[in-house]
Amino acid sequence: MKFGICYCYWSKNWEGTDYPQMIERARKCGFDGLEIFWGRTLTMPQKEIDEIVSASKANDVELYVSGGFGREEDLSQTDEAGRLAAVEKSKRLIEAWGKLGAHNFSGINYGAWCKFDRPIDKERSFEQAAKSLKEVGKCAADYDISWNMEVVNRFESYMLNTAEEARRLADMVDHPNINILLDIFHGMIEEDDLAEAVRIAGNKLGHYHMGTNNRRPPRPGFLPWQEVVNALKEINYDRCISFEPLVRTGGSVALEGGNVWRDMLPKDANNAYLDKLIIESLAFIKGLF
Ligand SMILES: [Mn+2]
Repeated sequence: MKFGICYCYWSKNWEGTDYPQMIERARKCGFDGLEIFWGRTLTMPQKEIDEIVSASKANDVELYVSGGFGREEDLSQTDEAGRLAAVEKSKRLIEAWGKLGAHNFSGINYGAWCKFDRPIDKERSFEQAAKSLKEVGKCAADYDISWNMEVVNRFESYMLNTAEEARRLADMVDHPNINILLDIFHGMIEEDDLAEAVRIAGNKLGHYHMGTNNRRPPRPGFLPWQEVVNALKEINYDRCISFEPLVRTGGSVALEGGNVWRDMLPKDANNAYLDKLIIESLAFIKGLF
């Protein structure tokens, strides 16, 4: 099992230009992967790409890419020209991640994040997304990338709110590189049984996000951590558990999607505090295996 940490734990913003340093920091905190937002990956200068690749190798840290697509990238759109353009952009993104050495892309990558254009014709959205993802899957296979569709809560998408819905879309696509991302925070809102959600995703589970009910780093509380870990073991899940705490106010994480409206950290929280907190969190989850 690999353990990853999202860049936005250490930054107020979804994206930055200090990924090589954060790769090193991830390793120092005991993580095997750093998860970065997809936005800039298409336009990164070669020098930055080279530095990220060499930092990944030097620290034995995998790079994961994630995030939500907008209307332009929406693979479920009904406008055929727009849909084909979105498929083409997806292919260019996959090529960019190939250069970065990333093999895992997760998020709202089947529709558009926080856009609710066609909720009354969900079936049509599923059909369009499946058609697009069959094509995207071929390209993902060429670059050995697992394209993981994130199951999110009702306030972020109308398409995939439960593992069952994701499994249905994954089965419609039926491609080994098109998989599922479950996130315990979203699941806590939508699922009846978080362990059962893991079992439903089963062999299609390509990534797993962890955070508490209020998106802090995993820690003991009322989420059924042990049940979830037991289910992950039961399905022989051996990919990545990535921690996705959203605890920073004042930047794009808070203001553009994360909705962090109050201080989630002590006023005097510094880098050492953040590292200590996440190291303890990792030890807590590892202790359940
Ligand atoms: Mn997530």
